[in-house]
Amino acid sequence: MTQVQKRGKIYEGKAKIVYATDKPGLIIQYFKDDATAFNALKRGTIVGKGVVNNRMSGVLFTLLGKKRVPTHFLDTLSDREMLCRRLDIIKIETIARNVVAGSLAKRTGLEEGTPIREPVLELYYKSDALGDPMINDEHVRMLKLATPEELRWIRRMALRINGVLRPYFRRKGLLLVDFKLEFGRHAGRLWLGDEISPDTCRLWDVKTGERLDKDRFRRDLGGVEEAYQEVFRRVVGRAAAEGEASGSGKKASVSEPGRAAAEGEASGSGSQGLTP
Ligand code: AIR
Ligand code: ASP
Repeated sequence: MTQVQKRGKIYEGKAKIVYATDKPGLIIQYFKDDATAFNALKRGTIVGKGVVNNRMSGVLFTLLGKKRVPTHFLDTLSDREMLCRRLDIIKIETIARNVVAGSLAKRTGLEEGTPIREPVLELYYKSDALGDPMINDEHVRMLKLATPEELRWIRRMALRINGVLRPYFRRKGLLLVDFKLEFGRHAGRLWLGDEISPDTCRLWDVKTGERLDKDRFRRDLGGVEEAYQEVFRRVVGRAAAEGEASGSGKKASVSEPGRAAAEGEASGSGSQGLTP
């Protein structure tokens, strides 16, 4: 029986808070409704976003774990809390793209919505102070952000993840335009970390092309909350109905001092991505 006690705050980011637990190798990610864009120059709140991103990430990490992608995810503990392996995050943001949008449209002059034949991977230096500049493999080597072997693994995983998520979203009527991934080290190997949500993916309705992601907030398109709820309905709602959602309908195994702890081992531990 694993009973995890929530301890002090380790780190507060723009959209999440990371808490320690009584187990040194485990952390709890708490998902906030706070939204930022353009390196936090723009700030706001997207009501219910934390719940959507937490539950959706739980569903997608569970799916990826079954498809030989090791992830930090262990269990969905509550609407806003996720139990995870504690990673030493690699300071690289890996972007995978299937359709031209955002900074790729700006960089190349290609129109948003132009399909890309082979997925395009990009690397960015995860640095708020520098505004996350794009970097290449040689910068990764120079800055010692990751070893060449780690970088090869990251690229291979990013393509594998795209190969799983793209058809999955397609079945939900969503076009996976592009997305951002973060990886980290734990127990002598690499794992996918962070979250996979409308904050980190561009998702367009397949039929109408409507943007159902954070671009609605970034670009003041309106209907922000509605877009997040629509993605939730298609991904988490259907996953729960199909019995593929992790943590849904299951008692949380987190406990805070003074709060009765539910029984039960953290689901997925020992089975999630330990054998890539
Ligand atoms: N992204 C990049 N930094 C933070 C995030 N969330 C994601 C965006 C988009 C993809 O990376 O959400 O899905 C590419 O972003 P951009 O701005 O480079 O076009
Ligand atoms: N949240 C990030 C920022 O504040 C990037 C983004 O999603 O636009 O810069």
